[in-house]
Amino acid sequence: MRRTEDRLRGALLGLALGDAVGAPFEGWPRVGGAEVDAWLDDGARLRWTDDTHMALALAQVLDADDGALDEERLGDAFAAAFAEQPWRGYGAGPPQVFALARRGLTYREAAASLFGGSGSFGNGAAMRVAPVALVARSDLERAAELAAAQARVTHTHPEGVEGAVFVATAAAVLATSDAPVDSMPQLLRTTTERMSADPLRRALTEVLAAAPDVERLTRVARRVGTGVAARESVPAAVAALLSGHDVVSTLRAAVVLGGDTDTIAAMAGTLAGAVHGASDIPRRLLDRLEAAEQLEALASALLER
Ligand code: AR6
Ligand code: MG
Repeated sequence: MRRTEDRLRGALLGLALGDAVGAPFEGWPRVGGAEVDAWLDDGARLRWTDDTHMALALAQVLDADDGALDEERLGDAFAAAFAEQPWRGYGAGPPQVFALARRGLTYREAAASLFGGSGSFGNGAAMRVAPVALVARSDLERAAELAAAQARVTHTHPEGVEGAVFVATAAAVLATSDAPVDSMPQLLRTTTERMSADPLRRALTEVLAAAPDVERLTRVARRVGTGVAARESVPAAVAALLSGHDVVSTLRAAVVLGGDTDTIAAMAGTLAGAVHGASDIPRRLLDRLEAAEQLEALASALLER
């Protein structure tokens, strides 16, 4: 039980750490391993972006709502966080949702109206979803429902929603499984089979088939892409997870892929944290991480539910 708690805590801390480790490289087409290593060894403060900012709002609402989820309250919390710190690097979609909601639409209606009425397929709902794994734990149905509900506040496209459902259920499965680490692809295959949004499901299946060959994983991730679409960046995060042997090497594998580095590393960190646990994250990195104490306190609060 203790071990599971450490791993769920690891999912939340891994999200924030990955976000902050990847942030300086966002948008680079490729990143050299030596550059990531230099940043990991640097003493500078590790500042996170919108990924963690939204995850904190989600965690606070889940805590206040006793683990349930009121979509309007969550939308208001996201909007308030954005109004306070709009410089965190938000995608274009969420601020439009917040503006439409101020004019009287529900968040879900506002989110559904975006991008010509198709809704966002961005990774914004998947990047922030770790707190759901902490409250739902081994109840995968609940994890999937909460992940989808929190997604639809800003992302209603099936790929935007399923990216979040995948990351939340995968984190919950990984954190609660007693299976050895080399059976991760098998565990994640079961999680992938719950998906129906096809480009996403197909890319995840391809990544899982490439494990444990790291070169092949990298090749598949580069072919699928490393952009802000959930169908690219969620599989990329899984490729990084399956390329790493601990939290730090997973984040390194995520960042060297380039592209949406902060968010790929945030999701890879969520999953690697769920496998290796908070205790696997070096103290020297946690000491550099912005608001690490607040994150640890929120993880404790969610785990007490
Ligand atoms: N049709 C066309 N383009 C789309 C669509 C669509 N249906 N959906 C998304 N895009 P957004 P996020 C494109 O704005 O998911 C931050 O840097 C479009 O270009 O909903 O919260 C974070 O750190 C849109 O602006 O935001 C993450 O890296 C973009 O995808 C990322 O942005 C992102 O979707 C999260 O962004
Ligand atoms: Mg970001």
